[in-house]
Amino acid sequence: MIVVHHLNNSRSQRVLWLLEELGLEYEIKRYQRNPKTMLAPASLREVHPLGKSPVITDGALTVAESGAIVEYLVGTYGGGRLVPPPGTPERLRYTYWLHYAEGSAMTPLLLKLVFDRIAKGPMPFFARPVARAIANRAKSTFVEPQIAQHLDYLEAELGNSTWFAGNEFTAADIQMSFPLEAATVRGGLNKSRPKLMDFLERIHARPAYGRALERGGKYELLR
Ligand SMILES: N[C@@H](CCC(=O)N[C@@H](CS)C(=O)NCC(=O)O)C(=O)O
Repeated sequence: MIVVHHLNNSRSQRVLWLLEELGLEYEIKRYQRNPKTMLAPASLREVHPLGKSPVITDGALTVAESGAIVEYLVGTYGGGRLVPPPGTPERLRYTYWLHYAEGSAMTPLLLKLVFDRIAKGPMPFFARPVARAIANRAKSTFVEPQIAQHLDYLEAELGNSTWFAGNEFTAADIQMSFPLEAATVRGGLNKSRPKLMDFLERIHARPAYGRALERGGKYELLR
């Protein structure tokens, strides 16, 4: 039986969605973030040394890292579904987006989260103006322009095909959902990029996405 070690408000929601798209049976083992630090509980490190979510177990196997989990589930149980055929241009694009989502898109979005928290976080009153100035400078000179560059690129890409890998919905779209959802709460993604907003509407309307939300419970992205 596939077990999803599911941290609340996290990337593991994406794995539940994939499992629902594939119509697979699975169990959810739940973990709650520390409300102050937002970190995962230590018990998640008993499943994988990094204690990050998502991680799945399938019998004796443990698989961590979203992209690896997607490849494992689609390769083992997909029977050719949600992945373009090997050797096609779509397959190469599929591989690209599977890596890009975590390898490139998430980096500036994570930096945004960190610098926003530095600026807002508790600290001695005399340190606050300095910390805020440094955080704001990092955001305005590097982080926000980087996010905007990625979003412009993604908006243009969705002008070339209906979905990220081509004209068929694939697991690469599931992988790409998290950076785009995160960008709506902390990256300035809004109606000024209509193709990306339309992508989000289309994925949110999928019955499997809704079922995954019902199974996963409340899902609010960190801001
Ligand atoms: N690139 C990794 C990122 C894993 C990750 O950072 N997960 C976050 C949740 S979205 C987490 O576990 N945070 C809690 C912590 O670091 O303690 C993946 O895609 O699996």
